[in-house]
Amino acid sequence: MEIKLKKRGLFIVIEGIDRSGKSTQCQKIYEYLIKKNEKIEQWKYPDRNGDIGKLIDNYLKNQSEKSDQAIHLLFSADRWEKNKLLQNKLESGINIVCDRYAFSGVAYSSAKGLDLEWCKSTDSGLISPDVVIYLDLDPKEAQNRSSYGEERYEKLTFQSQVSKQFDKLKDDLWKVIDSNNNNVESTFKEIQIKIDELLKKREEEKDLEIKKLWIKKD
Ligand code: FDM
Ligand code: MG
Repeated sequence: MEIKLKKRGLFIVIEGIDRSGKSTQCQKIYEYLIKKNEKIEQWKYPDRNGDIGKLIDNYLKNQSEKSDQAIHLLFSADRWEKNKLLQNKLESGINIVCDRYAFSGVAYSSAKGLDLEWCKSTDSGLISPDVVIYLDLDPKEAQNRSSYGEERYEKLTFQSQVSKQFDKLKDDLWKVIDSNNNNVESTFKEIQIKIDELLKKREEEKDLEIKKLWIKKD
């Protein structure tokens, strides 16, 4: 008797500085997978509606102060809170497209001067995405986009620093897409190629392993 393994969901993360077009592309990916009859949910970090997310939201809106380390740990805790749920969703065949993840966590906190390795350590062991789609945008371009500058981190000098920190995190998981042309369709075309590739890979290796992020291999 042939045992038919259920395909797990793909975990797709979108990263980039503020105003790089992440939420637009998350929506496009969502619609694309729906059309392909896939189960899919859109997630976002921070989850501003949760208990921890509310504290983060206040901080981002400059309504409260926190030390750099404390806010870093809150962002990280927000992800750990949902790690098991994320695993259950993926195992039950639901794809997740997620607007920001631990890479933002490290890039924004280390841009303030916190040690990069320390920043990574608090997210080490979380579920690893299957791909990090990085929307590469010149911070000066971002500044010209709508409603920039309302929140704590939306300042040109800081965003430039964040962008440099993101550069340090790029590895084989990353697909970097130049988004300076501000063309939603051509950006999505490049994303689509990557997603089709992942869907094919999953088709070929039905028991595609769920991996962990930033775990040291010895
Ligand atoms: N941010 C986001 C962090 O500093 N650390 C994190 O772990 C995450 C997920 O919070 F400025 C920052 C990035 C951004 C702000 O994100 C809120 P949105 O995507 O602009 O809501
Ligand atoms: Mg923002």
